Amino acid sequence: YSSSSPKVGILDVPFEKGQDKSGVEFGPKSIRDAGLLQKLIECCGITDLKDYGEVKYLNNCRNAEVLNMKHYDHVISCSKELSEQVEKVIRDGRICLTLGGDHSIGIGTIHGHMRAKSEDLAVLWVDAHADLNTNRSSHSGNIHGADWLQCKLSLRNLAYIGLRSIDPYEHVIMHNLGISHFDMFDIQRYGIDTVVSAAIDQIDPDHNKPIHVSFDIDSLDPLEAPSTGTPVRGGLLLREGIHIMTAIYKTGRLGALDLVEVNPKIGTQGDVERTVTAALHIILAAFGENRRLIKLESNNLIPPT
Ligand code: HAR
Ligand code: MN
Ligand code: MN
Ligand code: MN
Repeated sequence: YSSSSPKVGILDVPFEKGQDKSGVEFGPKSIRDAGLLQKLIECCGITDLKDYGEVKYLNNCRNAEVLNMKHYDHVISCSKELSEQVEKVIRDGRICLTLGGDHSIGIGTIHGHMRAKSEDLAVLWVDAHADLNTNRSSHSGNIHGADWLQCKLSLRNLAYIGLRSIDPYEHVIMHNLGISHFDMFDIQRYGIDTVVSAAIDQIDPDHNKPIHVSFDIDSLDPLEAPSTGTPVRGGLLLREGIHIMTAIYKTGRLGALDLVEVNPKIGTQGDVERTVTAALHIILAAFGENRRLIKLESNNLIPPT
């Protein structure tokens, strides 16, 4: 894969109204404070990194619940603004890294990515949850669990990795519509390397589409990432998450990455640190951090005398 480093643009979306717990709006700051920008430069060799700052939206919303969707107007306003920002970052020739915020922001990022590149986008949704509810099926009314409602994405272009908490209705549509999904059973059985290649082959059979990865930190096991609103045990190891992102990096076709659902108000300080550094490793892997020690300069191999 190409040795020149990609151009990157970063967006913060401190949005929490797609779910019930406060704190997820501090996700972007916590990831930045752990040294994100500097590490992208140092560990991934990114030389062209542009900070687009925070996505703000006109907050004249009424907080209304519309047809069982909580904070519907906030989610719509934020998604619209976010979509425009993502489109701009990608039109600037950059891979768009969006820091959430709750997972309802996936509506805006995918929409913006499609507008900038093509509606024929390959989307990999890495998550413990399918986020496939509609306003009628959702038991919670939380839009982070119902992200597809505004999407015109072809369902053939969508694959899941990491699922282990799916509502009955979500399971029915996933199977009836034939949406590709690789759950924890598949990962245990076939291994993460096989699973990620199979997922890419399904959503991008000719290996020519731009790829959008929406990474929900709760895809990782709570032992790896405890500070998140809806943890589900029995999840991905960090090294499996990293492996997914390295595979995506190697395609050379990553167009946008969302990193969502880090909530630094949940858990102990140690939990938060663990979660944030996990998020950092996931992001760095997507931008080409090499942990294999195969780039050692020969003089590094000479033992000290
Ligand atoms: N499926 C449930 C719902 O619709 C739980 C969703 C929890 N979602 C997330 N995002 N954390 O993946 O409310
Ligand atoms: Mn999610
Ligand atoms: Mn989730
Ligand atoms: Mn299934």
